[in-house]
Amino acid sequence: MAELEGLEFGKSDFVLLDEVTMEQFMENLKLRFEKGRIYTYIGEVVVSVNPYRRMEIYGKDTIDAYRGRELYENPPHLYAVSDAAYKAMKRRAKDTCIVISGESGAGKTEASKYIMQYIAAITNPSQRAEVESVKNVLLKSNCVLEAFGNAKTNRNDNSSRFGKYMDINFNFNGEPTGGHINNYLLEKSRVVQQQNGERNFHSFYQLLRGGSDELLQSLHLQNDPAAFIYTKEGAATATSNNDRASHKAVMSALEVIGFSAEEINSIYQILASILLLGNLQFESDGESVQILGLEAVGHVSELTATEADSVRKSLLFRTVDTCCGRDAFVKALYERLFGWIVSRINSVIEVKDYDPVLHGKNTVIGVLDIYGFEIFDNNSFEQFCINYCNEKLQQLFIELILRQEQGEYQREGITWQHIDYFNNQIIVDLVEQPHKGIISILDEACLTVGKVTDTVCLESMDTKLAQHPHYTSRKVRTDHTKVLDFKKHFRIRHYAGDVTYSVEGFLEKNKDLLFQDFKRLMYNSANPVLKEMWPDGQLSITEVTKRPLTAATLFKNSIVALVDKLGCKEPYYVRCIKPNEMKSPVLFDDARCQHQVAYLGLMENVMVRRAGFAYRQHYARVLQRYKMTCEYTWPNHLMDSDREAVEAIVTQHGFQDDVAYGLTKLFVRTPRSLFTLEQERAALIPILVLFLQKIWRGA
Ligand code: AD9
Ligand code: MG
Repeated sequence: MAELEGLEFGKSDFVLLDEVTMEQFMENLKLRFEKGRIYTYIGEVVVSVNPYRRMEIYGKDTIDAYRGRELYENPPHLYAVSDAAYKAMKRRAKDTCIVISGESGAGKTEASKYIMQYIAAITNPSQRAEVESVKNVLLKSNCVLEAFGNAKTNRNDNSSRFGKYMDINFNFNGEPTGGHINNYLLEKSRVVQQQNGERNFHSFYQLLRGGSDELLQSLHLQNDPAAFIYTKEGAATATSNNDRASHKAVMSALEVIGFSAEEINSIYQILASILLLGNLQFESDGESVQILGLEAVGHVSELTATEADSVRKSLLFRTVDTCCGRDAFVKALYERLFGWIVSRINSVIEVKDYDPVLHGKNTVIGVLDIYGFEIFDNNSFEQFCINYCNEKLQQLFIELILRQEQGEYQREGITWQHIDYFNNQIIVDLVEQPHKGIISILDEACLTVGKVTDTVCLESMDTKLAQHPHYTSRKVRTDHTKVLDFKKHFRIRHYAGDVTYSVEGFLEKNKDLLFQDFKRLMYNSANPVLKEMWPDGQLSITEVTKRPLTAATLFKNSIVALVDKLGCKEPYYVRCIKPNEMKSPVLFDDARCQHQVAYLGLMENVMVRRAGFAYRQHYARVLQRYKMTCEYTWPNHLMDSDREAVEAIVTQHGFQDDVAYGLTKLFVRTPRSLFTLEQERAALIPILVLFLQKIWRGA
């Protein structure tokens, strides 16, 4: 049990609520937020509320206080679960994972960084150089990934536009020996277009605002984001990000990780090419299309080490819609750049030459920081994928939390009572079921020869899914242009709320076509870094005509693989809550918070935790903490086992009907019993201190 912090801070574990009602839950959550207690437990799950201000709870002293301690010995903290995951890994050789969830801006990425910092701080006390270097790369990789994968959105100034799962590998000594990063679905459409008030990826502004004159000149760039179509919207957007300082930090992180000067230069050349390509203008005379200002094409060819004529031809090859071709190309350029950066980092931190026979089992702690559930004014293919991913993770949460509870009771030989959850499997099926699910229907439409439009695809969905309780099709009439314009939408009743998706662009994004000309162009680059990013540029025509998997299917496969990976690890959960939409450190928006508590399933979580036994603890630990409250156990007991000694404590306090004795642990049904013990202990401590002082003085 978390150290009781005093009632003025509320209950440190929701399991301790007098009654499990939404009202009491919210009251406690709010009180703690207002008192600056941003973390609260539900058993071993950490509920975190974004404080939107700097908290003095992450320093070295705090790290020391949590190191090696049990969850209940300190106030709730990310550090406590990080330590629990670490201990499980070290003592029991268990692979563990920490799954961080919550909506955009709730604090997932910050939490993931604190967790990694904690793990880095408590490992390798002897400062062995190779371990230090692994830790350094792991920590520095965040800075680089955020530069290239995060952007300012209307919900979060530093929103992750990709999903990240990072495995940290440990040797038998519990020291980090390496790691691996998996990235999921980068929102590449942002490269060419952003919503009002949003920005492109940070990397562009960092380069334009922070790059030296010399660098920018060599890249044919001006130091002004307003000068480029792709960064114009963001240039006018107020932001708390300091692009110039970040540029320096990213440069230095890249160097620390081990990127060579040529590699770093290639990264900037690609960013510059994208910006220059975005400014190209096309002119059509009805028959043929021309590029206006061929100088820029020359610059792009120079930066990408390709032939100017080939660049021009690739851009003009499909004259139907040159802008579309160009945009698809730059999106792919950025996506491959990002993927390459991730794999480059992986090549540095990958565990090499690990021999399990020689070195013992290699264990893993995984940290998942993936985009939260999104409901925007206009929801498109990206939101569809992101929300599907959240359904999968919610499903996993349900399964693991139940499975864990059940498993524990079984192992300890205790009977338990089942609690019903809303099972969102039905929504997962709606999206992913073969032949019948939305992804299958989309894929089928993409495979159909001839012009299948988004609308035709939507009709097919309507026909096939009309009866599904979580699917609604509707025609939304928007007449803001005074012309009756029937836009097509469908709606999914997600576990976290209803989301209406506009089907426009779904097929194109799902097909994710990029003409082979572009791939070949890049593969033929004289720059080996670029060439490496485009291995498929060398494919022959026959190989190219094979249909590649669609974007939705690729994403589904990667998420299924992720869930499988998480499913076989011992999970720890951090559930993040966003207290308000204003990024305010003082505002607790009751309705918004309550909504999140509801859809995250936190109430059910508390109920499950309490339905059986709210507390369970190893006999030795119980004894250590409470032996002073019982005459038979203080200062030492003479019984045959710790279990018997604990029985003596329980009986002395008269709550023997409220407990069960497991094989290794004491299970306590209601929190009140523990309260009694805690209170007694708290009352005894001052007496004990006085007593000890007397002894010292006497000595
Ligand atoms: V998104 O799904 O990537 O859009 P996240 O990752 O959930 O989102 P993030 O961690 O980026 O949110 O937090 C948003 C902002 O809240 C941060 O930039 C901080 O300004 C603020 N924040 C979050 N957690 C903390 C914290 N523990 N202490 C102080 C915090 N500020
Ligand atoms: Mg994030």
